[in-house]
Amino acid sequence: MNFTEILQNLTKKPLADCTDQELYLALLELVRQKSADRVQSVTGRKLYYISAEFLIGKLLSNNLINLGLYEEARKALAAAGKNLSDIEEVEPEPSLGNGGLGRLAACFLDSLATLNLPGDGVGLRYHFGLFHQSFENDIQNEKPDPWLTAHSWAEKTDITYPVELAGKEYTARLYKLAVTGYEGRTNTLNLFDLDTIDESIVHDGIAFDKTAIDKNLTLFLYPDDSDEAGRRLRVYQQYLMVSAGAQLILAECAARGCNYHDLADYAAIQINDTHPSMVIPELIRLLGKKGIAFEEAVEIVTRTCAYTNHTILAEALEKWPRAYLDAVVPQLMPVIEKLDALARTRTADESLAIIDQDSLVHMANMDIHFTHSTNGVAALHTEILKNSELHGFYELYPEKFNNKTNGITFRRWLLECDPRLTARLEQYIGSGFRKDASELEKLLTFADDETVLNELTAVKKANKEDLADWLLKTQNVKVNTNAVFDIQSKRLHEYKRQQLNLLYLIHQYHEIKAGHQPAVPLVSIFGAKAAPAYTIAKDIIHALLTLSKVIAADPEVSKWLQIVFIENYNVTAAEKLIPACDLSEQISLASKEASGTGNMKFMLNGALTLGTMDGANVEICQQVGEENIYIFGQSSDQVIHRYAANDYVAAQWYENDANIRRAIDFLNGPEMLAAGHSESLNRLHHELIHKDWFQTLPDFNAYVVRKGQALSDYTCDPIGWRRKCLVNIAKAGLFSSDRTIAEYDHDIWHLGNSSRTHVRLGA
Ligand code: NBX
Repeated sequence: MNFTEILQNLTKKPLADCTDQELYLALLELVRQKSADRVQSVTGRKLYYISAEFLIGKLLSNNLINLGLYEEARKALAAAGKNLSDIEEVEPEPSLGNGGLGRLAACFLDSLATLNLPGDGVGLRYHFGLFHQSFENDIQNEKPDPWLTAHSWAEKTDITYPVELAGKEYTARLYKLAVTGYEGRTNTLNLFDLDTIDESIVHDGIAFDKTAIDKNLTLFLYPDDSDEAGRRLRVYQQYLMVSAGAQLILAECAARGCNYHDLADYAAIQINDTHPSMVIPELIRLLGKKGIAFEEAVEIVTRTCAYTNHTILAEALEKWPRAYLDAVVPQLMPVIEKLDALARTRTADESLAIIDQDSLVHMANMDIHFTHSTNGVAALHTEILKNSELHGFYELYPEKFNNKTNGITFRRWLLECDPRLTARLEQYIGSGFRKDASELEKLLTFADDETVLNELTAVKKANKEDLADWLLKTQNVKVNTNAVFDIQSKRLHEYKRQQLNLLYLIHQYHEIKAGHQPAVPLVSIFGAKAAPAYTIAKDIIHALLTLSKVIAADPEVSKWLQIVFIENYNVTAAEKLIPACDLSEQISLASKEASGTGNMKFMLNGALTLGTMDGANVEICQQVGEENIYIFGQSSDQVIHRYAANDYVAAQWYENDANIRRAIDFLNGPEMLAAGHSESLNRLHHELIHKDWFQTLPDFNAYVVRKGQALSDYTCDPIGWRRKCLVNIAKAGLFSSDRTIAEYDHDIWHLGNSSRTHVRLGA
């Protein structure tokens, strides 16, 4: 049977007569069948990557590519007058994550399956995901983001596990989603849910009764935790995930012959940040029920589990009041108390305790004591963990600490999102880079080939046209594709410093008004969701949206400057933005961004980075050389010292620098107040002068200068610019998640028969 016949078998009518919806369902079924053919039995150790988030993105195209069916499908559909990209539109994007941590988990699943490693995900099946963002009156508005249509990739199973929450038994049901690697095996993403969830209790945006656990438990990812009921709900969610997950792991291992004493020979569990940390006491508790004594259970669990730290910010080093755990998971408290006592026999340092003097339970501390590996996610981040943030632990357990610099899957972030660039690369260097990302370096031979550089310029221009069409269609904005496309897309957070970009744009507004025309028009694109209860983050969004209107209404300025803040930034949007980007904004305060992964995606798609020496920017800089990246700002050492000295006074910078003052005062000046909301604008104005916790002002002038340099290079030396882009693409191979996963496997997991991994480690 040819592809058309196979598909027609499923649609039961000529393809030309099918709706896009019908074709989508047929393709979904076909992918299911083909993925099932690639399931392999497991020998040796299998990984369970347990994570509150899996930001997997739409799956149809990705799966077709990985199964080697994409071209056939496209052609068969085209022959029937159908367009695969229209069919992609039918698929809702699963909204099972928030940012980098969740997207990393998704890239890792792709790489595990591609490298033929046995590795499954364990998480939750949130009905409405994070939230759907819209702008109303230039303010972020949150609504549920339903993605669970009648036909979904996640298939219901009849596997259930009992989970006890606050003394009451609930039934967790397992859903399985097939994850097929590129020319690789099929693994599983295991997602748990309750049958009793009631979507109808959601009202007025994303509000709901936080106490009705049986109805609300998996409605949303990160329900608002600004009140106690919300915080408790997070504990309920986390325990549902780890208890059902631990039971699944034990059942699967037992089915393969494990006698529980040898659990570590059957399973490796990676704890993704602290959200799944309760898996440690839960496994110890469950092993106890199987007759294994506490001391042995601790040893088994320590050998089985490993922990990844994704931040040095307090927000992710969760500390739960003991009273919450007493109420929600009383069955775990005796175990946690014994772990605390055991930890205290190893160190007298109170700051390394699990239960502190204020009765807070430190999840990260429990992870480090009772797993065999703690890793950071970029070289600089791991050094900061070892030398400052987790220094006490590093002294106690130096052998546990290791670095695993993040990576991204090139299947989604190059082959799928940038087919034009992919085709050109194949023409220049063959198709080996599809399996071995380090082959991209072959591109360096063409660094001085003007034909190649011009062709790459044409690719970028065509991608910018595509983005312009998409922006017109979905956001109703028109952009000038001759402008530089400058993009900052990531979670909205003060440490990521969207507000620094905001101050730059105000500065440019004034410069243009003063008759200083820039080198080139600039389209400044933002994509970001703010946590619903994070007021200042929402104020930054409001200020950018308001400024965007002020500029658009001013013909003198709008010739040169445009701000586009896209609504509901998600994986689908990222796939449109990244291939069209000229300048990638990675401007976090040095020391605060653990790694970043957007920085890698932009680089791979031939954008140049404007960034601080933070996270993986440092390694990007090492790869491409200082002449191929625009670095500015304080170093992480300077920042760390400034915090230690506790002598940063934003008001002094404001008072002593006329440009800074002019930019900040514009925020609540007459133009902005006429177009925006005074309460929000005043609050942001006050915050920047009186707090500025993430030191925007000391980096302001360096940022303005460096960005000016980038824009002038773009215009004055287009060939030089494109050569830099080529070097960035060529040097992106290190940031393939295949390399990252190979390192995790080599150093931490030792999965299955690991000799099947054929990926170079490191540079
Ligand atoms: O993890 C991110 C880091 O900020 C990035 O630097 C890094 O590249 C990425 C992958 O390692 N962390 C992140 O996305 N964290 C969260 O989304 C998060 C969500 C809820 C929470 C704490 C952190 N309570």
